[in-house]
Amino acid sequence: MEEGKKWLIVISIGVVLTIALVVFYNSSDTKRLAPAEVREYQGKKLSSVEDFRENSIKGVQHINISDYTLEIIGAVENPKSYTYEEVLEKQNYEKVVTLDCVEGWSATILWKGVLVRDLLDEVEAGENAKEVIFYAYDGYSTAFPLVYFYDKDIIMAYEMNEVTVLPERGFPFVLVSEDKWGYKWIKWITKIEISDEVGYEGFWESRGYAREGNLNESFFA
Ligand SMILES: Nc1nc2c(c(=O)[nH]1)N[C@H]1C(S)=C(S)[C@@H](COP(=O)(O)O)O[C@H]1N2
Ligand SMILES: [Mo]
Repeated sequence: MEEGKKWLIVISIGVVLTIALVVFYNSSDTKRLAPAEVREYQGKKLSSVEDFRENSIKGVQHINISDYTLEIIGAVENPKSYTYEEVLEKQNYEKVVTLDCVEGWSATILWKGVLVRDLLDEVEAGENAKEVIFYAYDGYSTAFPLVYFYDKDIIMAYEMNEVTVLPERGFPFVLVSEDKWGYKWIKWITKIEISDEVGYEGFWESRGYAREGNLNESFFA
């Protein structure tokens, strides 16, 4: 064989081997995909986490989880401050609940999180405690009678349809205010205050919406 042809073969083999190695290494690398949400639960069709209308008072909030804390304070024996991880370590619960906005749309989601009742028990609400006020990162707030959390199993959620709550849906925590209008489902929760007084008016409540916000009643106060 002439010298030139030999070299051509050697180079060709080299090129083919290099391509083969590159293909092999790339294919053996696991590609991480975004987790897919579940859209059915126990035979029930679920809405998508995208089926919401984003019209929050100050737009989407982006909370930096490394300096986030959840404060639980007020008329309690043991005020607490939890990191995101500490909340996730608690007993979790899941439940399908529908959110109904006063604008006329709704979304049915599989929610997962902690029971607000468990949080209240940990801080030991005082004997005269009557209301629980939730505050959010965007300045939003809303209040509930303390008994609401003992009459019903109310979840403070960190997952929707088995995916971590998105920033636009209220990451890290959103309240699943079952049987109440959407404006009671506070997102981006930062603080929970237990109060001896009755009558706190949150963002929409101080603008004419009903304090109770029950779905079976008008939302006008
Ligand atoms: N912090 C905060 N939570 C909030 C709101 C808000 O503006 N800020 N809007 C409320 C309203 S009116 C509704 S209907 C629900 C669902 O809102 P979304 O569709 O924007 O997720 O979130 C509620 N929680
Ligand atoms: Mo709403």
